[in-house]
Amino acid sequence: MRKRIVIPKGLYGITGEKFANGKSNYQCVKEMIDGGIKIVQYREKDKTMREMIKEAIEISNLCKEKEVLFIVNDHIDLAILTDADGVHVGQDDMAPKDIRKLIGDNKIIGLSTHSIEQAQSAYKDINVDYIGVGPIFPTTTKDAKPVGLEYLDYVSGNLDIPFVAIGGIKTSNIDKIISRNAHSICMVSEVVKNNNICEFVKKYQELLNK
Ligand code: 3NM
Repeated sequence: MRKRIVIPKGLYGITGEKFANGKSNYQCVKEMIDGGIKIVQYREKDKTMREMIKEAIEISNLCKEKEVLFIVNDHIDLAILTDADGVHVGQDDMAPKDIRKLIGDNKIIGLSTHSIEQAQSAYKDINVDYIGVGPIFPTTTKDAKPVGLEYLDYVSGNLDIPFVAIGGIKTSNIDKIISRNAHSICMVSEVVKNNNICEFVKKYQELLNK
């Protein structure tokens, strides 16, 4: 029987070029890694597949060199092509059991969840290594309604599965997430918009790994 692959605790990085004040996805990832991040997801909604392939290969190579886990959002083909460590999908994408057939047992599958029912169903599916829990707070990065802290409380209190708290998390509200023992925390815009991503990431990695 397959065992879940446990993702690193601490900050979970996601690319978000349109919030990055002119920095490329590659540059943002490089700074995140310099700050000590251990897992990065390539999420890109605006580029062509050819542009994504070029960029994702460069980021994948950087992650391999620095021993950082590289996850591809949505595109299983891109994940396979770039020899990523895993994929992250949403509720309407290919089902984890089908993705598993394509990528094998040794790759990571992450699934976004937005309700208790979705989290319970992901928990029962051994193909899912970790879940996204969000959006906790209102966000403009993704078109989805906030689920609130109660949902995070449910997951952290009831389901033994690694999870990434996400959505509208900022320096101003991250304490509410940290106090709920989130396994990992993702801030997309708050990280990439930072002038000094490296220092920002370093500060939160130290805080979360205490
Ligand atoms: N997934 P920000 S919320 C990519 O709830 C993503 O599944 C979410 O961006 C989910 O930190 C989200 O800028 C966007 O609010 C998070």
